[in-house]
Amino acid sequence: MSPKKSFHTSNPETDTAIDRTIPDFPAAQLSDEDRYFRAHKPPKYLDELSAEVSEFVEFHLKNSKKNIVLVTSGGTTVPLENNTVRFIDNFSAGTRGATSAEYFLENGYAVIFLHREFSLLPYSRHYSHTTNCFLDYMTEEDNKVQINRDFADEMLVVLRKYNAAKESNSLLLIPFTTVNQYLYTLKTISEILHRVDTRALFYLAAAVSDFFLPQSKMPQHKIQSQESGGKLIIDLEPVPKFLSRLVDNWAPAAMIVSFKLETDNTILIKKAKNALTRYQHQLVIGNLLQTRKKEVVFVTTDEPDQWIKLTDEEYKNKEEIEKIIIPAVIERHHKWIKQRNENKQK
Ligand code: PAZ
Repeated sequence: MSPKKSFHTSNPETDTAIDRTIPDFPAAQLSDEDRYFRAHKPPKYLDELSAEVSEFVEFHLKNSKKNIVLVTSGGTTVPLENNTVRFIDNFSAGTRGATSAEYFLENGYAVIFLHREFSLLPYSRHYSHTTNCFLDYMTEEDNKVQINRDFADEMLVVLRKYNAAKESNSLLLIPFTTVNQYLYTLKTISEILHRVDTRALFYLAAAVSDFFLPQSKMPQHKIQSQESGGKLIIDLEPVPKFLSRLVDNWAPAAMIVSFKLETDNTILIKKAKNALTRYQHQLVIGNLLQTRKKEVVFVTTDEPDQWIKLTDEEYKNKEEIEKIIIPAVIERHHKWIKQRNENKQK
């Protein structure tokens, strides 16, 4: 038995019981992000997706000890009807994400590839979405289908890399289509990547819509043109900014890289810096729609802006800028892991 205590917690403190000078405790405020998740249903498959991601992450934590990167890729859709006939979309084909994923794999990372369904995928991107029909890669010889010799050497290189990723279970493909699916999936994966601590890297290259139509305002059926006098006026809400949730709550030990796309070069750097100040993450990679395959700029709070550019010759020879971007990101991630581990030991 512990010695008899001189205080009781169950008794009211009589000296402050009728004190009316204590200020009101403000009611707990819900953030825009919390409100979003309360007002929007998760996709039905989320539990299944979560189990798949957990299994992948556990596999790498136990077996490979690889760093894990979440690459987001492609554009989100904004449905205008519940039974969706029409939706708002954007330009992104997923080239940045799919190409980057390949270079992460080549550099020893395990990759969770969160992509717009039917946008470009690592490895298959070399043959899908081209003006060629896939049958153009083949020929008939001796009554058998063969790979066309014009493509065979290049295809062998891609095939070997693809098989290496498959055999080491290093690539997990997770699809989304709508902005709601994207947001729920990003949250779920981020919370799982919490287990990976500093070895998790977020590389957010998806083009996520800034505006959406809340489920509460969405018509159930196809919008009828007769009912609105032939006009369609859409009143969209801003998508809550989830990056601060990611940085502060979902995966606080991970390194986070976001992309900033603009079309006006005079505001790119300013917008990238604003994002860093607002979300307090580690790196913004700025790019312009018109030149995104040739040049990008790394913007951080503690270093001068760093442009990465392909020469005209390199661009003409189909060099990929991601071949330079990814090692530069990985170098920063390694530094991040080292610094955070040193800080933990202090
Ligand atoms: O998919 P893609 O290769 O055609 O385009 C890539 C990109 C421009 C969407 C990407 O590099 C990017 O900037 N994503 C972030 C967009 C933004 O929310 O600002």
